[in-house]
Amino acid sequence: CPVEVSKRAEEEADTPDLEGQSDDSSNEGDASGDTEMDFLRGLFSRTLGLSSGEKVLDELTLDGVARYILSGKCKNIICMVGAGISTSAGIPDFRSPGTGLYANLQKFNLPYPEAIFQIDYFKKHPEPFFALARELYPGQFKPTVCHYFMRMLKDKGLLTRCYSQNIDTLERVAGLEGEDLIEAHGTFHTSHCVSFLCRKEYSMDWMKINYSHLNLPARFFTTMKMDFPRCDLLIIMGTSLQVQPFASLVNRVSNSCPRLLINMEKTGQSEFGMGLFGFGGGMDFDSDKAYRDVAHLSSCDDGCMALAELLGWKAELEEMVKREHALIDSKDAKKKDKEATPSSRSAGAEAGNSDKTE
Ligand code: CNA
Repeated sequence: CPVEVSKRAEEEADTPDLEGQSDDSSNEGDASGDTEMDFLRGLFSRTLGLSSGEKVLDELTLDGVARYILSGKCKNIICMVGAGISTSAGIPDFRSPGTGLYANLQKFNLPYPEAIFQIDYFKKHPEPFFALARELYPGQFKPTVCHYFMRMLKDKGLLTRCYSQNIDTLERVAGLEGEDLIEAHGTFHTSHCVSFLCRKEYSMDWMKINYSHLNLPARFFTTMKMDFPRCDLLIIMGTSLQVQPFASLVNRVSNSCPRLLINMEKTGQSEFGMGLFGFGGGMDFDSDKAYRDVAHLSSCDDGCMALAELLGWKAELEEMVKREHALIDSKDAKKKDKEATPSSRSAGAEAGNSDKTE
């Protein structure tokens, strides 16, 4: 289960076992040895303040990031996203004061807010999770501008992958496909039996709920080793970067890789002692040594639209959002028609039958 700060060191220590579960880990094992060494080298030099990377951005602003993308030197973009990218779709996040789920769980009478997503608690008291799942269930929400911005990055051949903590499947609805996505904390898209001996997979239609919140998928560990060392730009959106090991991915890019945060608040900055535990120094937006981290404090949608405008993609993005939302609306309308039709048909049939009988 993804864990909060207190269990970070333990989670990282568990990583090799989880890698072993992957079908394709053997292929990537050799290559990952080098990248792991590079990662450790970078980590120690950063933590000990021995070196900083090359300054790639001419300015630590959204304009600087846009100029870098337009320069053609930025070919591999990774997006790391969290619940904040879906709040404008109507899905509450966890930690936003007042509106976040943790502020509104009183009705479930939980011992502590995180219990709602913990498997041991679920096995004894499944009701709160199912009640919440019903509220969050895919199909009721449309992807946001931010989701479609990532789809544009994909269409333009710039998206290496999107690492998402979300379970709402809106990245898929927006057009990212399996290969484009790591759903680090699970997804409603597929489900598994929670019995250790069974683990049978169920489709969204069958079960309409997912429990891969239990473990990060093995693919998370194999792809991150391929993706992050090659990353030219990391875009982090809508996440408090509180859950490990996901949050420490920000330290897996090279020393020179620019990192753009689009969020309501600054997140991911170093916490006292975290460097010592091997999680790297975190983001540095403001110190005298800051050279690559950019914080754009706004909603994810506004930030993505602003970046799209600087890139000359604004009209295209607006058009995509309009077109895709209209498509979703028309599919919904057809579905509703279909649902209504059988009963009217059967009512008609019954009426027909009774006519004949008469
Ligand atoms: P979080 O801890 O609730 O943090 C959300 C962050 O996003 C905060 O820093 C907010 O300030 C910021 N934020 C909220 N709304 C916006 C906005 N419109 N624009 C910009 N920033 C915004 O959520 P995290 O994702 O960091 O935590 C990881 C948890 C959340 C994962 O385990 C998820 O499964 C879980 N979660 C997912 C969903 C979903 O699938 N949509 C919903 C709720 C929780």
